[in-house]
Amino acid sequence: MKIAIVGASGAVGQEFLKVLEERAFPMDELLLFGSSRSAGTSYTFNGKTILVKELKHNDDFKGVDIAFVSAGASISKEYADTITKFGAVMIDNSSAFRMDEDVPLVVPEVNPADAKVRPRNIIANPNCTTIQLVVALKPLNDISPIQRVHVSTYQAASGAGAAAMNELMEQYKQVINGEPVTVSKFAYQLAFNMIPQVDVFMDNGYTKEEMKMYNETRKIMHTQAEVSATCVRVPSLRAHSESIWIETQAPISVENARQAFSQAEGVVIEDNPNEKIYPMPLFVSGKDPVYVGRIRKDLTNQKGLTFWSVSDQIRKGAALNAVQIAEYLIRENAL
Ligand code: 11C
Repeated sequence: MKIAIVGASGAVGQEFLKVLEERAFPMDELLLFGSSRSAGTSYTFNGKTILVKELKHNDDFKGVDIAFVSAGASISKEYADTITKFGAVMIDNSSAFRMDEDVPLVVPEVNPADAKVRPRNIIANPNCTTIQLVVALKPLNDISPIQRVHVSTYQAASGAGAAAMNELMEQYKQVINGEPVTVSKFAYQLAFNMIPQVDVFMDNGYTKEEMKMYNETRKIMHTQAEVSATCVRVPSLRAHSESIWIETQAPISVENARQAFSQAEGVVIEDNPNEKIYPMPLFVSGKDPVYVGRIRKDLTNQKGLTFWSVSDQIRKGAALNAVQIAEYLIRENAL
């Protein structure tokens, strides 16, 4: 098995190295690719040093079985043919192909079999906020179909990459030291602030991030449920949080929701208000599951249920989900 990571030096690329090593992903060879800037950088994987090669339109992907790609949508679009032309399965972390009809959009806990039907040999990894949302929605939807979702996100700096995380830390130092604050990765200073904008605004007044949550959730869950999102960037470093409200066809009790969450793949309940137990991004960073807590009935609608969810955006929201797709394909002999 020959594996490639494209975008190896980025926050998600680095997480791929960790996740593949931790999970002892079966492989004989790992190739790392990056921009001309990161070409020549070396990383250690399973005790071996691997040099990053520059991504080019050549035959470097000959013999590659799976390519994990996380270098932004324009690179994914430009290099998809180069990556897949010798038969590699491209698991793409960008938004480039997610809504294309001939590209499956997959979260293994929800719609794994979709990964088997991939006419272009591309499988898209959803947006991080969508992944953690659908992992939590799936067990409830199995009890009674979800008709409506309202979600507000509290997205960490990590969603905008490693440089944005550094910028947030620098901003905190700068504010405390009374220095001018550097703002480059976000529209405004994020330290000591919240920004109700993630990605660009669309004509309907929603941001692209909010519309990703609407469209991707429906595609992954094979549902026509209505999804209304408000996405907010908050000054936490890593792990996104979501306040989720759902309306189901039939009412779901808190007890039934807990039962479903406790049996659901990839979900961990942290919910004991009396002991101040609920998931928080500081403690979820670096962990695999989607955590849920604050599970309660909506006070205004008996078919409504509301809860809180936190998940590490770089792990389950990106690298881990992609690796789990690959593991599924290997398990199912569907490469
Ligand atoms: C963020 N969710 O937190 C974004 C990052 O479509 O893969 C991921 C963007 C995407 O800023």
